[in-house]
Amino acid sequence: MTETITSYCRMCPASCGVRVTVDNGAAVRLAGDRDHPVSRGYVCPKGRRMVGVVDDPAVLDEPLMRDPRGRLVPVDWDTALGDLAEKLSLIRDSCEPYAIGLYTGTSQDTTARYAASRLMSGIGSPSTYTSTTVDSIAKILVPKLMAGRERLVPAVDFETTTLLLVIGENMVVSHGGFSYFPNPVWYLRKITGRGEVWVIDPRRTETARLATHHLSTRSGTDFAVIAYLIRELLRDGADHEYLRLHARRIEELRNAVERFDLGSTVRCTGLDRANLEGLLRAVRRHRRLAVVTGTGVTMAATGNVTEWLVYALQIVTGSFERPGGRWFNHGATFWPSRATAPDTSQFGPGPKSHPEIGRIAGQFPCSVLPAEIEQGFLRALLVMGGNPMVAFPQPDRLAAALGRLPVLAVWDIVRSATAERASHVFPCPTPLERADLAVPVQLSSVFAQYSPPVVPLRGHRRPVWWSMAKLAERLGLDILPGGLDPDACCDEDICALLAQGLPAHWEQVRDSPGPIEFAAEERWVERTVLPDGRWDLAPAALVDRLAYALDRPAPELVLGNRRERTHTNSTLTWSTGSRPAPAPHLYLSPADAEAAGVHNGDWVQVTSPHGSLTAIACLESAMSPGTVAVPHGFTEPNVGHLTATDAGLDPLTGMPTLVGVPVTLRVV
Ligand SMILES: Nc1nc2c(c(=O)[nH]1)N[C@H]1C(S)=C(S)[C@@H](COP(=O)(O)OP(=O)(O)OC[C@H]3O[C@@H](n4cnc5c(=O)[nH]c(N)nc54)[C@H](O)[C@@H]3O)O[C@H]1N2
Ligand SMILES: Nc1nc2c(c(=O)[nH]1)N[C@H]1C(S)=C(S)[C@@H](COP(=O)(O)OP(=O)(O)OC[C@H]3O[C@@H](n4cnc5c(=O)[nH]c(N)nc54)[C@H](O)[C@@H]3O)O[C@H]1N2
Ligand code: SF4
Ligand SMILES: [Mo]
Repeated sequence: MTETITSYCRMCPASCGVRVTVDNGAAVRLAGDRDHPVSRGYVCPKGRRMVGVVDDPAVLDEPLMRDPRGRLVPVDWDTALGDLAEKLSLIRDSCEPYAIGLYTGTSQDTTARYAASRLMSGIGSPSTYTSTTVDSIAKILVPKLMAGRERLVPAVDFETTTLLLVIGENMVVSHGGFSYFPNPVWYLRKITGRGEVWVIDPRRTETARLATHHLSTRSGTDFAVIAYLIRELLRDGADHEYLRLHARRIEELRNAVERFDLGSTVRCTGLDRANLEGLLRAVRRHRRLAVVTGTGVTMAATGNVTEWLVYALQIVTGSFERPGGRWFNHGATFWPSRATAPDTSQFGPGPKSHPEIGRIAGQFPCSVLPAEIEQGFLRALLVMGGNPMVAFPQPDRLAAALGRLPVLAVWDIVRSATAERASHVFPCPTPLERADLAVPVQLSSVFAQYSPPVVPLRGHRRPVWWSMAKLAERLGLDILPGGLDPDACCDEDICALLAQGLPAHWEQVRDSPGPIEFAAEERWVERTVLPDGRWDLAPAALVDRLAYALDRPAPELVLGNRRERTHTNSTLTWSTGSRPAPAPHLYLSPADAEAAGVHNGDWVQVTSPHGSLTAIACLESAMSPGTVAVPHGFTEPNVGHLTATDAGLDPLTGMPTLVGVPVTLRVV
């Protein structure tokens, strides 16, 4: 029997709508859903691979456990869960719950995330980690300090924006990070059709090629561009009425940016005067603007400062929650918050190895995880849908630390680099084999979408919520509410739990042929989030960091970052059938290549103060001199060797510096 099922893509959070043709339990075709209000029929190359992943030989079918000879061998579920429960019980009883940690990465399994956080709440451990702290934690910190709330996700109003400024993000390839852009070319063209798009990036990215203007700053100096704009706009061009009603500490902001006149900004950023003045004129002309920042900003040592000034710029121009600016998607308030965030104390006590670094967004920063293990505070780590071995800095240090853990249990769809080091590995459903409920708050619309399982589960794969609930049972915990029996319920029952906070009945969401849209709440932040309806324009902690940002040395050559169309971080980096595994290159500008005597195709050793790697050089005229890039997500070469968890951590968030690290090149 052939049928077509409406679903959405779960290869990244952009959640594009898809229609999958299923023939006798096999997905045979996938196309973009033209009726989807946000993605409008778009799917990218990774989304198309959702079909092939189901029966991909690289994908796990059986639980694995380490045998006495140190090999990972197939076992049945009972054996694997029973052994894991026994070891976790021992640790819980001999240490404290703190010793059991959880790391969740980018996998889009919504019911798994729910179950994992319920499990941690049940165990009573604060040791939770997510990839947000090696990605864009500045975007949690800054609204917390300026608006008193951690999760504000600004969205772009594509209907009214006439000036879009994109800093360190390549949404045409990545579809965005903290804010997502399905169908990016269509949306960007909507804006260039009526206005301007300016991109600031050391590479002339695919996004920059569609923009009206492209500027390349010296790495990590984006904050100075924004400070200059604010300084000049406060003299002429600010929305003083908005500031009077909705901001405080304007004078402190004015003082903080005062030193960023044209001359000093040119010196700091390496931009020329005409470009800076041109950008200022554009902001004055359009009066309001939307600014999107990506990982090129948040992974730099100056990430928090830039993100703060970007917020301030949009406040100074009265751009938030007004036509032509950015608005905030209030969909996050629909999440069953206690279920998804085991501990919501925002700046609660820090991790034991680094008590000086607070707890943020209900988690500890990934950068302290090796130290937590080395110092004996963490004895077991559960990893769900993440791959720290290729996502974190200093893989050698991490590998040694993970090797000391009595328990490293990994829930994944493949034998990832982290799974290879595990004590227990649990095979999970690939996206089309499971139901999911998305409330993608990062998008330019407030909506929820349910997808039923599109094809039946293969092999011995089991839903993550099921295996976690069965593990919990063995630990004497009940993580499914209302006494639900994991053996008697299905994916849909768990999605119904996730839907509890939605302003719609579960049946409505479940039975809807596509996403259900909700009205955006007008001026939601202004009316209900801001203390006294006012933004704090100059939080002291961030003002203090501005001096640090300015005093940083300007290395000749630095590491940037880069994403490629074929894979999301390490997902889909494996080889499959006739498709070879993608291999990362060292991308560099012809000028930097010449200076280092490097030719296209040369093997080059890249060395930073933290380590080195060897990669094949790829000269690219789109790269600006001064920045090189090696994509992350690979075991070999692993760009993590060039970055560190034992140096240069951000004092406010513990975020490691992943871009802007000084490097040198040598042909080998
Ligand atoms: N130097 C440098 N380092 C970086 C970055 C950078 O730009 N430069 N980027 C950082 C960023 S932004 C991030 S988010 C992190 C990535 O951090 P992680 O999320 O830890 O890394 P991923 O490689 O995305 O890991 C995803 C894992 O989930 C598995 N997986 C995929 N689909 C599913 C599924 O449906 N179910 C389950 N259970 N598992 C699944 C994959 O096989 C993979 O092992 O890396 C960070 N590290
Ligand atoms: N195909 C694909 N899509 C993905 C992913 C993937 O791995 N592959 N990963 C997903 C994840 S987890 C995330 S977080 C998002 C991230 O999405 P993006 O933030 O868009 O990530 P990138 O495409 O790496 O773009 C970062 C840009 O920052 C630039 N940059 C580096 N240093 C600086 C700097 O100092 N200043 C400025 N202004 N720019 C700088 C780089 O040149 C690069 O173009 O993408 C998601 N989507
Ligand atoms: S951008 Fe690509 S991977 Fe992401 S949801 Fe859309 S189709 Fe899937
Ligand atoms: Mo990310």
